[in-house]
Amino acid sequence: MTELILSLDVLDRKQAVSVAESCAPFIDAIKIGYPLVLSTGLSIVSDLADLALPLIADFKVADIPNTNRLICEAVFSAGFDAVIAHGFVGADAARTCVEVAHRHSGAAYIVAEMSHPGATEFFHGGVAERIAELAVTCRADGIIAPATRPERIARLREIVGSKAIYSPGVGAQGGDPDEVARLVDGIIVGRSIYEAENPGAEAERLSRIRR
Ligand code: NUP
Repeated sequence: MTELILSLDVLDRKQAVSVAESCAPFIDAIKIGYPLVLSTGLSIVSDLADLALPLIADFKVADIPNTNRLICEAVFSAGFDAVIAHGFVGADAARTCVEVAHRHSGAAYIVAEMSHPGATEFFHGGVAERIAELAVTCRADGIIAPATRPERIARLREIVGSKAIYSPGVGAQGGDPDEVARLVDGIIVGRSIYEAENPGAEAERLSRIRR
C-alpha cells in the first residue's frame, strides 16, 4: 500500500495541530519543514507527538559533514523520526546524515531530483541518477523523486531497486496521485490537503486512491 504523507507547511501552530488531527486517521506520516518550524519553533514536535505518527524533518540538509552531523543530531534529539537531506553535497556529507539517523533508530532520505520546473536545470543530464546511486552507496533509507515527472521516478527506481521512494509534487504542483502512487512507496501532499475546505476529507479521499 502506498503511504500518504502530509506535508504540514502551514505557519500557525493551532492550524497545524488541527489539520494534523483531522488527517491523522488517513495518513502514515507528517512532514515538517522550515515554514512551520521557523514559525513555531521545535516545540511543534511535542505538540504533534500525541498523534503517534512518524515525523519527517524536511530540512534538505546540505552542508559539510560536521555541520550536517550537528543539524541531524538536533533533528533527532527534538523527536523527529526521519530527516531529508540533499545528495549533491557528496557522499561524505550525505553519509553523515544517514549515520546519525541510524544511530537514533531513525531514517534518512536523500533528494535525488526535485519536483519544480527549475529542477531540470541541474538535476537532469545524469546528476539525479548519480545522486540515486549515492543514496544506495550511503545506505540511505530512500530517495525523494518528483511526482511531476513519473518517467523520472521510473528511471530512478531502476537505480534504487526496492529502496523507498517518496514523492512530492502531487496536486498543487500538477502530479497525478493515481499515476504516481503506482510507482512509489509514498506520496507527499501539502496544499491539496491543508488548503482544502475539509483537510480530513481530502486526506481520506487521497488515502483511498493510493495503491
Ligand atoms: O522536490 C521536492 N519537491 C517538494 O515539493 C522536494 C520537497 N521536499 N518538496 C516539498 O514537498 C515542498 O517543500 C513541500 O513541503 C512539499 C510539497 O507541497 P505541496 O506542493 O503538495 O503543497
